[in-house]
Amino acid sequence: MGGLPAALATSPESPTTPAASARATIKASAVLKTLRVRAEVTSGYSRDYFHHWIDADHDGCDTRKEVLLAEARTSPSRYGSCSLSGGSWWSAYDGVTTTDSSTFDIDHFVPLSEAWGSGAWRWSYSTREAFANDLGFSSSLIAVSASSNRSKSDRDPAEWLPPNTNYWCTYATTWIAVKYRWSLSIDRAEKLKLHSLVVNCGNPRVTLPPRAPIVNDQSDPSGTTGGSTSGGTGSGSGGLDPHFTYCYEAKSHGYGPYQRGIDPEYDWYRDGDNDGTVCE
Ligand SMILES: [Ca+2]
Ligand SMILES: [Ca+2]
Repeated sequence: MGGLPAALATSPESPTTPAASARATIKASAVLKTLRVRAEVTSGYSRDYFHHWIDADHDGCDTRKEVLLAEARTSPSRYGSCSLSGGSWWSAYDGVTTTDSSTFDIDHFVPLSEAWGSGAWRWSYSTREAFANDLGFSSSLIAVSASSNRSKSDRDPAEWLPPNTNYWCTYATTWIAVKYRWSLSIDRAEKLKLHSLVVNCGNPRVTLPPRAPIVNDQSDPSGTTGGSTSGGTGSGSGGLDPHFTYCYEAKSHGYGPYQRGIDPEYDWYRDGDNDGTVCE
């Protein structure tokens, strides 16, 4: 069922835990506002930096097969370590149905290179691996026809939308949710497009996915330390945002939020509720 419009409304992970049940729904536009606007880092990407598909739970099924099993419209039978036989799948991007899973790709909803340019360039190897194999949020990975996945390639919603226009609303809100989950930035054109998509579909409420833990590398693996400063929101010195005395000033100028362990700007402000985020 993954990739269907219900994906955002139903949390895939232990919905009975207090944390999950307490997770509020929030207007899509409000989630969009939490995403930092940044020009993308355009250098240094390699697909090899995102190790996949792994078998995180060692049950014999790698991430690709886990998604195929989770999203099948008709369940395949499983034999051997994790061979699949039979089953059917539906591609939300183009409405194609198949009984041959080899014609379907597992798409990283936010493509790997898009993630790289939106902040993953700073991540540790294990964080990139976790992103590339994310089964902790049912919308992070989606089984779609290989042709629609190739058509999408590494493009964001300002550059590509699926041919199935009925899916655009879910596509936009899912994109926003995955970027939120992984604390990834958006570029200006992407924000404009997402905003208009969300407005056009009535600004639905979405359930926030849990934030994924992010570990950054000490060094800059892409060698582009200045990459995050150009573009949308202006820049201070040394690749950082301007330093204000108070968060409300930063926010009124369009800066923030900042996260502990990710954004150096975090240290400038007081994290009153100690939730790891300031200026939210
Ligand atoms: Ca597995
Ligand atoms: Ca983008």
